[in-house]
Amino acid sequence: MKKRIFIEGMSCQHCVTHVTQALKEIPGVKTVDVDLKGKYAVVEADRQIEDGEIRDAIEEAGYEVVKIE
Ligand SMILES: [Cu+2]
Repeated sequence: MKKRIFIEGMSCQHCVTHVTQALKEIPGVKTVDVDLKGKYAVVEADRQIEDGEIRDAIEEAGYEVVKIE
């Protein structure tokens, strides 16, 4: 499973690290690749992850999810 998450609020490398950690804490997530300029993260997981789980993780970290595709 692979999803691209568009995120609002990331401004520096610290945000990238924060978002990466938040997403990696979701069970089943294998890789996280954050693109700061593109304002998105690509997540690969070995199970089907609900959009709500991703949304919760990002929002708890203090950022806003614009869309998930
Ligand atoms: Cu930052």
